[in-house]
Amino acid sequence: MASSNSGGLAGPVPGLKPVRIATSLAEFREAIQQNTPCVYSKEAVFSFQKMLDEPWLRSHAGQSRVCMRASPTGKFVDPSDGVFKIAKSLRSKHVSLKEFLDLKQAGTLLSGTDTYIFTKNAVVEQWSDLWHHAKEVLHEHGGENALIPQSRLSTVGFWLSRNGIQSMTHYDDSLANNLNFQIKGKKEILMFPPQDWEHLKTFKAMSMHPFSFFDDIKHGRLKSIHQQKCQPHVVELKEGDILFIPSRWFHFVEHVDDLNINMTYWFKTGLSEKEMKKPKQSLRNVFIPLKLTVAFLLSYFS
Ligand SMILES: O=C(O)CCC(=O)C(=O)O
Repeated sequence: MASSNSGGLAGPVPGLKPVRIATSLAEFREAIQQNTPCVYSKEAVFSFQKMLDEPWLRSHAGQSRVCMRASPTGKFVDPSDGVFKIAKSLRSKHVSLKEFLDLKQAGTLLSGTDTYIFTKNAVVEQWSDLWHHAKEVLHEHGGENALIPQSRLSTVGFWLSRNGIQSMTHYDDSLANNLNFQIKGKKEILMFPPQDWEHLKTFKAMSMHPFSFFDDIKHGRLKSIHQQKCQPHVVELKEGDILFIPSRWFHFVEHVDDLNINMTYWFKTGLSEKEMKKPKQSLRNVFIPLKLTVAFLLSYFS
């Protein structure tokens, strides 16, 4: 069951608004329609929420090729880290899914396009067994509980990670809505509305603030004017929960369990690009993007 208090926090934190918890699927649907963050935290609705676990992945997709990343600090990627540390966490290695699961190493993660199961209007062959269940979320394939029409679907992907990971604060650059199923494990998520861009040192779709900026917010240490002015929402996402992250909302994600399995459905808002205002760029500190670019190149060549 989702809770608005992040792990280790004893009670409500000043300045942190809990993400609304829907008490029914109808209320959750309404929040999606209204473009407001919301978490549905009741019994599992779709078959994959119960079925998808480590044994299932081993037996149905163990030989699938995936792209693994390992970070010395668990951070992906903290703009305040040194260039070599960032390069290390950006480095990736191709392994089989079984090899990743066997490794059982904290701070490791599968993400990115190798774990997309549906993209560019087509099912990805190596994940077709998983798609068979994942498609239940679509009106055309599921029952009365289905949540998205297929015509609005952009991409479905899954995330697999070990404990101790923190993901950079960003909004989804595709400008899609995000329906996020926590299948196994737990994630703590801070979310910021698009208009907070000016307090988040936004470059492209990312925040250039160090991770400590967000850690401070999470613990009520609002030291800077920017921390005081933004409007963070918080949710602790537990097994079985479904989170709606509206288009252009920034999110800072921390993975806090031995094994985290998460499925994400990105789907179009129904608005044209003209109607959707992209958060603007803050051009403060252009050296940080430069450092990230160098780190990215280094990760390729090292
Ligand atoms: O789980 C994470 O670390 C990041 C998730 C995310 O960025 C997304 O679903 O768009």
